[in-house]
Formats: sequence, structure tokens, C-alpha cells
Amino acid sequence: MTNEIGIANLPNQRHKIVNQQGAHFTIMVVGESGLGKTTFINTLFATEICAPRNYRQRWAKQLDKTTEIEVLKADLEERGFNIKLTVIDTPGFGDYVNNRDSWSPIIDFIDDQHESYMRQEQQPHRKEKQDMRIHACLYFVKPGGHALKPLDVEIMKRLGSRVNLIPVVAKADTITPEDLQNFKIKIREVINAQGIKIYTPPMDADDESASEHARQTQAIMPFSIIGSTQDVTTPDGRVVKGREYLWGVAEVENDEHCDFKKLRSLLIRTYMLDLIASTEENHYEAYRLAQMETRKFGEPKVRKIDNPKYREEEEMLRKRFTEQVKLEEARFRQWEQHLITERDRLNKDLEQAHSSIKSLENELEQMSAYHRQGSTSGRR
Ligand SMILES: Nc1nc2c(ncn2[C@@H]2O[C@H](COP(=O)(O)OP(=O)(O)O)[C@@H](O)[C@H]2O)c(=O)[nH]1
Ligand SMILES: [Mg+2]
Repeated sequence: MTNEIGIANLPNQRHKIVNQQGAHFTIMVVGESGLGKTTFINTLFATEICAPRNYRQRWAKQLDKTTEIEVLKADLEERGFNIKLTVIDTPGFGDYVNNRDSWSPIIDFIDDQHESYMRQEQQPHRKEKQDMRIHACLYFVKPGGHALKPLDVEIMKRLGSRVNLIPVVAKADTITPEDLQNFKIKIREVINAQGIKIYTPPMDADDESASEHARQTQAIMPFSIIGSTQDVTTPDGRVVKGREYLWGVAEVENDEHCDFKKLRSLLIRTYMLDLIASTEENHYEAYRLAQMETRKFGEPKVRKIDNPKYREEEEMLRKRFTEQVKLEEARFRQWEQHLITERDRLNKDLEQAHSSIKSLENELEQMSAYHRQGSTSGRR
């Protein structure tokens, strides 16, 4: 029944984060290349999200050339609720060993979204904000072999302190169900031992069934997934999204084969609003506080100086700042000059006014003298 929990049925306090225009929801996929991240996204959009019954969908794709981070956007509608879904596909890390820093643009991308949102919040005139803060980050782990490599641990630690991290075992069809279960246990052990922070669904003290569902969801982690946009026919004649093998079909939307459906339900239905709220309340707030401790209000973010790209950026910022100051100074001098001219003009006006008062006084003096003269001569 938990699949029935729609956004429209969520507790009231969660509703307030969904405004009139609906909710913005952003998912990011991260992991070594070749693990099926892009396929997963396509699968997500090829399955239920597209079904015309519940959802209205519009598509747009956009590629950031420098980071190769791809942004996919779709408008969904679920029972009258509009969801602006953004999925961010990142390039793989490639060879971990030779590419230790290839993941840092991803971390920066996450921070940049917080930064950009914070800047917008500081603006005196609050327009509709551009919001691409990541609400859920799926981390793809290679099935079999080591549970988590040291670099997986390193990256996951960094991700977990910034976003709602959801670990995923990729290509679940490539290992036996038994190995998959053991692998999941091993991963959970490493996550605990290394103190990696992963997303935990909220427990509701007043709602036992909701808490039970949260506990069950927690126990599934890491979610195993199979990705495929191919329609294949099962031995018993059903047409499903899946991968065909000599031994049969690995089905995307079969709970016996993988946790794809459970993961999709967590993201798009059950915990979407909690993911949004916890991003705002925990991760964004943590970023904001950390930034406030290290810099003054409105000051540009201090970048890692060892990176030439950032040094260049800093240099540009400094130049822009100097130019801005010069411009302001010129503007001030102009204004000052204007004031001086104005003061002089007013002084001159004042002088003129004084002298005309003087001459009027003189005139008055003369006239009253004339009158006095006239009246005395008349009495005579
Ligand atoms: N066996 C299997 N192969 C998959 C799965 N998902 C993707 N692939 C294949 O893995 C290869 C890399 O997939 P891709 O989505 O490009 O990986 P990415 O580099 O992480 O984006 C492709 O040949 C996919 O068809 C899966 O769940 N199981
Ligand atoms: Mg890819």
C-alpha cells in the first residue's frame, strides 16, 4: 500500500514547501563510468513517469560543456501536483586511480547550487529563485568484488555531508541473488564503519505504519538496480522493460530481480517532499552556516587556491571588484561635484535674494519716508 502514498496525501507541514507552482525536485547520479547511470535515468523516464495516466511530461535536455554535466528537465503531474523534475547526469570518474580529482567538479557543482541559492536569498528583491539544489544523490557502486573501494569511501563521505546520499548497486543482473544480498550487507558494514552519512527516511512517532515503512526502506539500502529501456518478452509471455539472457529475462520492475521500483517510489512518491525538506533544513542550512563563519555577508566565496581555474576566477572577481569600486568612486566624485555646484548656485541665489531684500528694504524705507513727509506737510 505504501506505493499509494502520493504527494497529495502528505502531512500538512510538508505541503508548505510546495508552492503554487509545485515542487522543484532534483536528482543527481554519480559514480564510476560504465555503471549504467545514463541508462538508469533513461529507464526512469521510460517507465512509469511517461505513463499518460498519472503524469504529464515535458522534456528538455541541456549540457554544460565545461563540466560535461548534463541536465534533464521534465514537468510531471501527480494528482494535481506539479513537479519540476531535474535529473543531473554526471560524467563517470573514469579510472579512479589515475583520476583522483576527476570527481571534484561534482562536489563543486553541488556546493555551487547551494551558493547560488544563498546569493539569491541575500538579494533585497526576491524574485522567483533559480533552484538546482540536489535533493537526492544516487551513488552507483560496481557490483561484486570489493564492497567499496577507498575512493568510493572518500567520495561518499564528501557527498554524504552535502546531500541526501542514496547508495545504489549497479547492474544487479550481473551477480547472483545470493551474492547480491551478501554484497549489500558488506556495503552497509563499510558505510557504518566509515561513518558515511546516507539518507534516512523520517520516523514518525505518531504513525507506526509510516515508521515501519521508513525502517523497511532503510533496510533495503543500498538499492540494487537494473537499467534498460528495451521492451523484452518474458518466458511467460509478458512484455517488460528488461535485459534478455539465455537463462531468461532480468526485469527492471520486478521486486524479485532488483529494487528499481522501490527506489523510484522513494524518489518520486513516498519521500520526495522529505528529501526536499531535509535538503533545505539540514544540508543547505549547514552550507549557509559554514559559509557565514568563514566570510562576511555578501562577500564572494573563497575558492581553493591550488586550482588554477579558481585562481583565474578569483583574479577576475578581484578585477571586477576593483572596477566596480573605481566606478563607484567616479560616481561619488560626480555626485560631490554636483553638490558643490548646487551649493554655489544656492549661495548665489541666496546672495541675490539678500540683495533684493536689501533693495526692497531700501525702497520701503524711502516710501515710508515719503509718506511721513507727505502727511506732515498736509497737516500744516
Ligand atoms: N548488465 C547490465 N548492463 C547495464 C545496466 N545498465 C546499463 N548497462 C550497460 O552498461 C553500459 C554503460 O551504461 P551507461 O548508462 O552509459 O553508463 P554510465 O557511464 O554510468 O552512464 C551500457 O552498455 C549499458 O547498456 C544494467 O543494469 N545491467
Ligand atoms: Mg553516462
